[in-house]
Amino acid sequence: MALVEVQVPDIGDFDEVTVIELLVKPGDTVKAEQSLITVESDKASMEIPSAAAGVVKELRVKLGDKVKQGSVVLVVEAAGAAPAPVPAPAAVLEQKPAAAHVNTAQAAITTVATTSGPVEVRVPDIGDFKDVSVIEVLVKPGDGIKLEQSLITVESDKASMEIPSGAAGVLKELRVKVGDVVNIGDLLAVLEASVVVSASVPPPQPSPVRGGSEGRGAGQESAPSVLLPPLPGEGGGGGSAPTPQPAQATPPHDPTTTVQNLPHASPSIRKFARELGVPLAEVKGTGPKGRITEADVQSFTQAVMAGTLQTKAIAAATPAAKPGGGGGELNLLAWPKVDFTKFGPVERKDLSRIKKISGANLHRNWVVIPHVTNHDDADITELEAFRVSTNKENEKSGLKVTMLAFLIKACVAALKKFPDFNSSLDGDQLVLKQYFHIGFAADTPNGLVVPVIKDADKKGVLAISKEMGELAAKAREGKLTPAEMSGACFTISSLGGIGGRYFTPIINAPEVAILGVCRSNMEPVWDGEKFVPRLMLPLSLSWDHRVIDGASAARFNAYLGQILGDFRRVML
Ligand code: CAO
Repeated sequence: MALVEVQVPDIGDFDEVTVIELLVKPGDTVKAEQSLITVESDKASMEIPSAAAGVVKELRVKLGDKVKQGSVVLVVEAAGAAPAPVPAPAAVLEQKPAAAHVNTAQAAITTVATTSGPVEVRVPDIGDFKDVSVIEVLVKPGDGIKLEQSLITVESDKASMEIPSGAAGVLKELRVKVGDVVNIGDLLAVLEASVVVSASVPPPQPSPVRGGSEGRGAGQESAPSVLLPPLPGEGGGGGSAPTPQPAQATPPHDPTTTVQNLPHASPSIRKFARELGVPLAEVKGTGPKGRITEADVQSFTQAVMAGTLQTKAIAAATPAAKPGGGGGELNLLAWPKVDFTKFGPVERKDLSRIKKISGANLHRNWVVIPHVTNHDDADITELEAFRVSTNKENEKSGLKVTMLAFLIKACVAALKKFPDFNSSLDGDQLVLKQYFHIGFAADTPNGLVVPVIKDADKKGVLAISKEMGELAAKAREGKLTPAEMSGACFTISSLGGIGGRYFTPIINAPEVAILGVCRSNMEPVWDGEKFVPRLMLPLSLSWDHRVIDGASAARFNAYLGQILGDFRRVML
């Protein structure tokens, strides 16, 4: 099987574009024409398709890289014969003033205009696009329409474009609706015209990039026509009619929504959102420049399904709870909107990506899970002495054992004794895990992450310490892989290195409990005859009251305390 380098195809006048999304990874099987990466210039974003089918052997680009025509994106072990012709990528313009991207030579608006009276606005020549779906209607009868104002958005499977008006006037009649399929020449609307528009603009010449085989030089591969932002000086006709403008498509929305407020996402994400019925305008984008990613659409859907989020449509259909009424609705006040500059100088800072993602997860977990937290203390006087002496013995190796490694081992023992703590809720069923993967919260410059020590029951304290050090270092450098952060059964959040007494950690769903640990203190403890100085470790165990009850939680903490008090119990 041959190794094939897949390159960035002809992407028009885009000199250098930034890679903003990687859509495949090594080991993936890709089909010809499958999108591999998304790139973005200041004007547009586009997905770069594969010219070959096969298994991805090597990715040659990473997020943030600049690429241009000919840059190698990846290497595939080709499945079959020669690489397929390279389809030109689909582009989506960002929300910029339309005029900035309009190549007036690109298309002809077919209108029949008079100085006054009704004017028919029809679908102009939109290249090779046939049977495109109307996915948005941007205006409504009665609206004053400016020349070149976008009337509708249409979409093929690869790109979307706005269809502008060829005349100015008042919209009398709309002849299309969302879901209609349109073609060149179809009647879109009737205006009461106030401006004359030429009806004789010549049709556009296909461009090498977006056209079919016409117009291509000898030896150039033909490519299916897709929409790209217009190339300066390209095309033939001249004429003054506005050009269909590749644009961002959204699910059907309120026609009063301004085009400038449409969300920022690639065509495939828009399609994905539409299939799920997700209103993109309500999804917060966590990608570069606020771009909406597939994960954002998934999180939105999960939050709606979990009942922690309502779409505006659902909220509008849900009657508000009345005081004293029996409804379970939260019926919260709107978040206070304060102009802080009235009170003093302020600085605005974007939340980090990690904070945005973890914030949404923590919020869901806090709202959905009925949390209870039990606080207790463990006597770790002997264990700390053992830890200090172990570190002295291992000084030369450079490996330092912290209390957290012992806690991981102790928690495994407690999870074995109380299996309900090592479970997840799945509807009316409890999934009891027979493996022991322990997550630990790690503080990083960009926010909180939770690396996972897999199979902690099979590892010794030294091995756990070593692995924890490596994972914590990777976490701080932002290099943890998703696999290193998934699969935890139970999480420990240790603030022991920082301070504090007790806190109420939030359960890391779908886990059912989390242990919070604070700084140990030397305290006077009554031994039955006198007070003796003992090193006490504050423990805070939060648990899901749907799965665990208070007595079990108290027993879990007490057992944990016994183990930490006499670590030999771990072996029992
Ligand atoms: N009591 C007293 N001292 C403690 C302690 C405890 N419970 N736990 C750790 N320490 C000490 C360590 O022994 C070490 O002391 P020396 O430097 O003198 O040896 C020092 O505190 C620093 O330890 P550490 O924090 O580097 O190591 P760790 O294994 O305890 O923790 C890690 C590693 C990655 C969990 C930690 O660095 C971290 O990120 N903690 C923050 C977790 C967090 O943010 N939780 C909140 C989640 S909810 O928002």
